[in-house]
Amino acid sequence: MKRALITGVTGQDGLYLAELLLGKGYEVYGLVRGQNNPKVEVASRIPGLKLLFGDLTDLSSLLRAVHTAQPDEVYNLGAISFVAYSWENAHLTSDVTAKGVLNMLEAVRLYSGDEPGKVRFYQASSSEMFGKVQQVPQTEETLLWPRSPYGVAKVYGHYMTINYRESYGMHASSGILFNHESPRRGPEFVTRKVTRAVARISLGLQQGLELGNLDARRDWGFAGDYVEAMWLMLQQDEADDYVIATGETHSIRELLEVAFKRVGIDDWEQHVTQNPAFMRPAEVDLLIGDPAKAAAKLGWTPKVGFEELIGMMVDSDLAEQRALAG
Ligand code: NDP
Ligand code: GDR
Repeated sequence: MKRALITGVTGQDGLYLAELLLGKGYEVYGLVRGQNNPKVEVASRIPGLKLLFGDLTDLSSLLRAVHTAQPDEVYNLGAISFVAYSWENAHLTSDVTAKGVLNMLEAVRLYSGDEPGKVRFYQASSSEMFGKVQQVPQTEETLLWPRSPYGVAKVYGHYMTINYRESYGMHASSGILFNHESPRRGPEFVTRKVTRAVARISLGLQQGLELGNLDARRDWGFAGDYVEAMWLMLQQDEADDYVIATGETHSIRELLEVAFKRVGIDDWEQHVTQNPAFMRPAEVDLLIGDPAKAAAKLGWTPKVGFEELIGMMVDSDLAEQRALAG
């Protein structure tokens, strides 16, 4: 039986990945932090998932977790992941999203002793690293030009992962994942903010929706498909870096159109206003990834398309809001 340790197990991807690995027969450990963290309860409901306490900013807690889990595979998904928040908390974002990667790599390196390939390591890199994009579509070779403290922190983690692979021979891979969403997406991110508001507006529970930039374009996929790619990366003989994306891009306006249509509303403009408070100091205008390498080497392709994804999220929010409203 293989053993895996997941940081960020209480997040969207952590929950899907834990379920995927448990389904494959892994013994799965998830790192959780904080006192009275309500998200720990959700993770603790996954049958078979074992929880360990630790924080990415605390190397000794990571060493303890690795020694307890004795993992064959470590998936480093923990991060401060909300881009807008990273301007308000740039130091904290750097400590967790950047230096946290170094701490986790160090914990794995020290645990592995003179067997550098003993533990396979996955780093959750991001399309946000492309920022002011220098090439369309973006590939593994595209120059990185991050546009937020979060993006800068992810670039550090990305290159540190490559550096540990090259310096110590570690089996360390980075997945450059483009935006991926699901009914489990945090409500601060734009897709879930929209699908939740659409559900509430259609049920008469909310009047309108305030958003920021409606012209930004993203390559949105389904989180359930993307955790499969993480696992596939660690099953390869050689560690490497891969873009994981759908190869399609849509604007926030298109997202609004599809989400409102799902509940039979055609005139979404009547319900949406723009609020400068949701604009960012610097924007990533366009993201579209080229997943050709992942298709060729991992045999990975996304299964869920954009409309199906947004439909799934609206339906889930309708059910949740109906239940909450009694
Ligand atoms: P979430 O924001 O849903 O989850 C983030 C996780 O990180 C939570 O479990 C959170 O735990 C944990 N965390 C935060 N701070 C710390 C810390 N100091 N120590 C340990 N754990 C911590 O993110 P996603 O699931 O969406 O994303 C997973 C990873 O993939 C992240 O690294 C993200 O940056 C990256 N990514 C995500 C993409 C996406 O579109 N979803 C695209 C590309 C990359 P807690 O419950 O304690 O807050
Ligand atoms: P992103 O996702 O920044 O791409 O990071 P988010 O959903 O927050 O923003 C996407 C785009 O929507 C625009 N936008 C708004 N965004 C939010 N959150 N709220 C609004 O009201 C709003 N109005 C417009 C944004 O300006 C932006 O252009 C996500 C995270 O999961 C990162 O951790 C991950 O690395 C990247 O995706 C890939």
